[in-house]
This record gives sequence, C-alpha cells and structure tokens, in this order.
Amino acid sequence: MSSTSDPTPTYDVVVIGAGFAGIYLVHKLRDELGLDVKVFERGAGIGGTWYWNRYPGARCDLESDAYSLSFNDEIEQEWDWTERYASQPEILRYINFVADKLDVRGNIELNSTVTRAVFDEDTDTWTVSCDTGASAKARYLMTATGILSVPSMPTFEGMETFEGRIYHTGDWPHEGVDFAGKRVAVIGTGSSGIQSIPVIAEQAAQLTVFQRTATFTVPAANRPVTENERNATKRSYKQLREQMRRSQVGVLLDAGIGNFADVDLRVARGELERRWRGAGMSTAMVLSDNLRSIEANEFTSQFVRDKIHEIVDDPAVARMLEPHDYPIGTKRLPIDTNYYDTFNREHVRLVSIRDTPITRFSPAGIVVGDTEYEFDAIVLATGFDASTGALDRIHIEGIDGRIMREQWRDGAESYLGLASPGFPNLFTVTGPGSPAILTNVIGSIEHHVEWIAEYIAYLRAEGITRTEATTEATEAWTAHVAELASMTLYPRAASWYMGANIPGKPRVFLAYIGGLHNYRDRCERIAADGYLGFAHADRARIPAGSAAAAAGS
Ligand code: N01
Repeated sequence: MSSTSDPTPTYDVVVIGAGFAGIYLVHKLRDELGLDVKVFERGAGIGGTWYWNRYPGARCDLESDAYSLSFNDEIEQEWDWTERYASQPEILRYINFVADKLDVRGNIELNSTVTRAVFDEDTDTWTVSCDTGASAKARYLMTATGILSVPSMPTFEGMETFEGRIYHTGDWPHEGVDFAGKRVAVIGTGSSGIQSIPVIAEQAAQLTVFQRTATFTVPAANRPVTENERNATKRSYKQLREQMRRSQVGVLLDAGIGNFADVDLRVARGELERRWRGAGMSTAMVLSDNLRSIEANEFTSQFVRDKIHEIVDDPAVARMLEPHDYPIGTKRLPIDTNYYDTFNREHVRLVSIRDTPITRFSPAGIVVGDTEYEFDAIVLATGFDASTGALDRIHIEGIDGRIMREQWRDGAESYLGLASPGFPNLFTVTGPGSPAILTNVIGSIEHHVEWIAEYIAYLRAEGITRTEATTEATEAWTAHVAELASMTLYPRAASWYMGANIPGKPRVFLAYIGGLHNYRDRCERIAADGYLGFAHADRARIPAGSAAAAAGS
C-alpha cells in the first residue's frame, strides 16, 4: 500500500469478492507479479457462493477432484476429498484451507460491501468505496463477485404478514435451521430446491413443494471416495487437469455416442440406462446433438419422464413432475439424491402453481387460488439475479460518466466476458460473455485469473497505464456469443442463462457456448497479437505526484 497527500490508501489492484476468484487473484498478482492487492468482501468470512449457500443438502454438482484448484501441487496433494460430490461445508473448509496455504487473509477486508467504483480519467485509477466508509484507490479494479451471488427474492403480496420464518436458500442462516416437527413450504424446484427438498423432508413434520416449472434432474449416485481412488487421482492429477483444460466444459464427462439420426436408438437407450446409474450430467449427453436437435432432445427428455413414472408411486404426482417446458440440458441439469422418491413420502405433497400462481402470503401461510396452506416456515429456493446481478448493484462509473448498469440496460456487452468499453483497467472475472457458467467454473476462474495476470505483466512492462476494450471488439464478441447460442436449443428455456428468471431483465444469453478449450485458444491468440481488441494509453499523460504515479505503472 502507498499513499500521497490524498489519505485514501492506494494499491495496485482492488478486488471485489473473496471467493475462489478473489483468493486466486491475490496469490497470482501479489506472489507472482509483486503487486499490492486489496480485497473487499461482503461476507463475514471468505468463500463467496459457498459461504452463503448453506441450505440443507447443498453440494457441488461436479466431482470434487474436478471442482478444485489445479495450480498448486501442494494443495492438490494435501487436501483429501471425502465424497464424490463434495458438500457445502467440505468445500468451505477447502477454501479456508487454500486461503491459509496461500496466506491471503491479510489482504482481505471482510464485512465490506463495495457500493461505488469511479474511474479517474486524469490518473487512470479507480476509487472504490464501501458501505463501511472504507475506500481505496488502485490502477486496476477486478470484480470477482461471482455468478450466482445475488439471491432473487420474489415479492408476493402479504409476504410481510406471514407469522412464521422465511428463508432463502442463497442466504441461509449460519446457525442452521431445525425443521423438526415443522410444517414447511419450499417454493422453487431448480438445483437449490432439488437438493434441499429431500433433506428438509427428512426433518419436517410436513413438507409442501410449490412447483411452477417441473425440472429435469438425474441421480447423483454420490458416495464416499475410497483411499485407493483418492491416491489414484492424486497420482494422475497432472494429466487429468490438462485434459480438463482442453475440454469443452472444463470437466471430463462421458462423450456422446453419435447424433440422433445416426445411432441405434436401442443402444442409445441402453447407454441412458447406464448413465442414469451415476454418470451425472453426462446422462443428458448420450446423443451428441442433444442441445442442437429437438428430436434428439425429446428422446432424452422422454427417457427421464419415464424414469419419473417408474420412481413415483402416484401417477398424478408423477405427471405433475414431468418436465415439458424446456429441452433437457438447456437449464443447468441438477443432480439429486432421492428427489423424485421424496414425493412418495406420506408427509410430502406437491402443489403445481403453473396454471394457478401463488395469490398471496397470509399470516398463516400461502394462498393459491381459494386454498390456504398453513406453514411454520417457508423456504424460497427461487434462484439468483445471475451474472450481472452483483455488478448492477455497484455504482460503477467509467469514462464520460458512463454507469455500467446503464450501459448494460438493454443487455450486457463485454469483450471475452472480461472487459467492457468505457471502463478502463476493469476486469470482470467470469463476467457475462465468458464461458464460465457453462463450464466447471473453477477452470474458467483459473483461466481468467492467469490470463489477466499475464496481461497486467505485459501492460506494466510496456509502461501502459490504461487499457480499455474497444467498442468494435466488444460488439463483435457479443454478436458471436449470441450467434453461437442461437444455433442451439438453449434460448428455448426461460432460464437464468438468458436472464429470463428476473422480471424486466433483458433476455441476452449470458455465456460463450463455444467451449472452454476454444475460448482459451482465442484468448491466447489475442494475447499473442498484442492484446487485439484492447486500446492502450501510456503514462505520459499522468501528472507526476498523482496517486496513480505513486502506484507505479
Ligand atoms: O435457482 P433456479 P437455483 N414463484 O433459478 C422458481 C446453481 N446451483 O437456486 O423455473 C414461483 O434454477 C423457479 O421457477 P421457474 C446452478 O447453476 C448449483 O435452484 O422460473 N416459483 C425455479 O423452479 C443452478 O442452475 C448447485 O418457473 C418461482 C426456482 O424457483 C443455479 O445455481 C446447487 C418464483 C429457481 O430455480 C440456480 O439454481 C444449487 C416465483 N416468483 C444451485 N421465482 C450445485 O449443485 C422463482 N421460482 C453446485
């Protein structure tokens, strides 16, 4: 940290958020580039998503050895995952282990929500302000605010009159919730609902699930990792990680067996059966064109619908659970433990709110049409204002008074998901237009952090004090992202990928669909070409003695 006559502390880099991305940024920029890095974190602890999402049953939908950091051998070899799909408490312990290993806590200020970030065009620096009154200046600002970090709170009439407790899965009480003997409602059947419903059903006296859209889900087949498996993984991490980096989604999934029109459908059905028993997300990838051909997709979708009827005893309930509103895989495919089975339990009931929505909350519970359901507690598993949500909540002011949320009012536009015109020296890790949300997000985070660090080293070596994505490059990238999405079935789902879950949010596909491998190649080429698509300016414009000059180049 350095300071001039201006008392605001000055750093090389300010990072917003101390999840995986924020922690890795500190390590990379501080320990490898020697930069002075300051992190502001909203939570009272580190961990981001895994700090807040403590709802019962929360766990990762990717296997633990994939959903973990790959850049440090010691971390990789010392940490022992205990389950095939790690639970939230285990992942949070892992993040804390990583933070201690890398010794990053001293760079992180907790309980500090960044409310403003303003770029000074004369000095090429950002000034960041927090709700605590703290502020800081830096040459570079990096948002590591996460993709799913702003819970979407529905506004039902009469919510404030409900006399029981209301919880959101994405902002769960840290002391936990005891549902024993309670009448509980869950609203929402996305991944969070699907993971929490079976666990809440274990505890509650009565559980009512309010379902607006029936969701496809496949069995997790979660289990403990054996000592032998763990050792074998540790021995082969190097090769595994390299394969993951060069893969479409940053994780090794079973490949498709061919396109719908070309395969023997009996063989495809057999493969679906095999994958249903524990292949997780690759269950929906038996047919290679599952996300491009509606016929292929319908074949896979019907397989899952048939499974629901095999599992669920009451045919009327099974029919309600049958998903028909979107092609399988066009919303993130949850993996579950006993989700459909849970509806066979006597004390669990399903209420469809598809045709008759929730009318209002009452002091006693929830009213749907003319029926009042009484509860002691209501769980909102209603999702997130994804991707842009966290950035929209900060007043980010770039050049010429441009405000990021206003610039993105008709849809987020970003170059590579990492930078936006008018906002120099600002990098958005896993921003809209990056592949992150369709990949193993840790793989995308590692790529982004490493690429940004290399770029910062280049800028410093060249004496460049200001970099800004050009409008042309940003428009071209945004059009490319949209074009790729339009070639798939993704836009047919009213998903958070499309911003469709938030009333009034523009419907723009928020991710690059071309795969992590292609994205990596593209970014490498851009760097090799002198960071094509970025406009540079140098320090000659900066007055000596300014905060920016003090911060160095
Ligand atoms: O949120 P969602 P989520 N009235 O948006 C319903 C990741 N994740 O928190 O579909 C009634 O998927 C909504 O209904 P509809 C994962 O990437 C990962 O479950 O809009 N219902 C839907 O059923 C995931 O995709 C893990 O009709 C309302 C549900 O609430 C992402 O987070 C675990 C409503 C929201 O589903 C989001 O998942 C958990 C309203 N007003 C989450 N508003 C892992 O496994 C919303 N709904 C790592």
